[in-house]
Amino acid sequence: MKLYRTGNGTYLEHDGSYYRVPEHSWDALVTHNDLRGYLQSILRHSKPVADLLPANIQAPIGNQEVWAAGVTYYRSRSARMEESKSAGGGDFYDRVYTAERPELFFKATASRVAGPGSHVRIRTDAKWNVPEPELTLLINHRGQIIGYTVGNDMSSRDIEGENPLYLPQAKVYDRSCALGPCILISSEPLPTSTPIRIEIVRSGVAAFSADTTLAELKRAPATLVEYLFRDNNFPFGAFLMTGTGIVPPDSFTLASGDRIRITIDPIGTLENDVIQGS
Ligand code: DO4
Ligand code: MG
Repeated sequence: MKLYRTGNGTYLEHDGSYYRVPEHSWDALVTHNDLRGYLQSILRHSKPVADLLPANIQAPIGNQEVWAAGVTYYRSRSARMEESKSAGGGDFYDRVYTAERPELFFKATASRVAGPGSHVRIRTDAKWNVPEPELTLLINHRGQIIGYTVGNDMSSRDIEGENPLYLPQAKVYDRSCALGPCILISSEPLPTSTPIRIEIVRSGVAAFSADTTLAELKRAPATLVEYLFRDNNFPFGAFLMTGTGIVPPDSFTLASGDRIRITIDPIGTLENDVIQGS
C-alpha cells in the first residue's frame, strides 16, 4: 500500500488502483493508532477512483520534522574525509563511522521540503554541490517506523569541507530536501537487497548515474530511530533520512537545470529539477 498526498487530498494506491482517503489531516494519518488497519478498511469499503495526476502530487509531509543520519555508508565516510582533509576535519568522519552513537542532524521543516516534480535548490554561496539519495523513514509519535519514502539530502560539499562545524549551513536551507513521491506503508524492514539508484541528467544527457543497496547501510534503521527518539518528543512523528551510499566523483558538481532522478524499488522515483538562487 502506498499513500500519496496531493493538492486534492490523500490517495491510497493498492495493486495499481487508487482510493480516496477520507481523513483530511496528514498529521492525523501519521499519528493514527492503527494506520494499516484504517487503510485496509478503506480498501474493503470503497471503490477505486480515476488515476492521480502526477502534477498534483505533493511532498508527503505535514508537521513532521525531517532529521538525517550521516556517514552510515563507507562511501560517505571516504568522500567526506577527502573533502575536509585540508581543513583537518577528516578524522571525525572515520570516528563517527565506527562509533556506537550515530551522527544525527536536523535537516528540514516542511516549508523547506520540495515535493516530486518541483525544484530543489543549490545555495547561492556554494560552489560544490551534490544530491544525496537516501532511504527515508516515516516514524509515528510512538517511535514506530510506519513507512518509507525516497529522500534527497542536498549538500554543499565546499561549505561542509571547509569546516565540519558548518554542517548546518551545508545542509539546511530552503528547498535543500526533497521527499516523495509517496509513503510505502510497511512496518517491516526493507530487504537488504533493496536498490537505491540515482541519475542526473544535464541537457538531455546522463551526467552521472550510480547505484547501491541497503546491504551497504552500516546501521539498522531501528537503531537510528532509537537514538533519534532518546530524550526527544515528536508529537506529529518525524522523517529520518538514513544517509547516502552514493557520492559523485570529486570533479562533479550540480548545476542549474540538472534533473535528478532517485529510484528506490518498491517505493518509486523522486524527480526534481535543480535551481540556484531564487
Ligand atoms: O557528516 C555529514 C553529513 C553526512 C550525510 O549527510 C550522509 O552521510 O548522508
Ligand atoms: Mg546525507
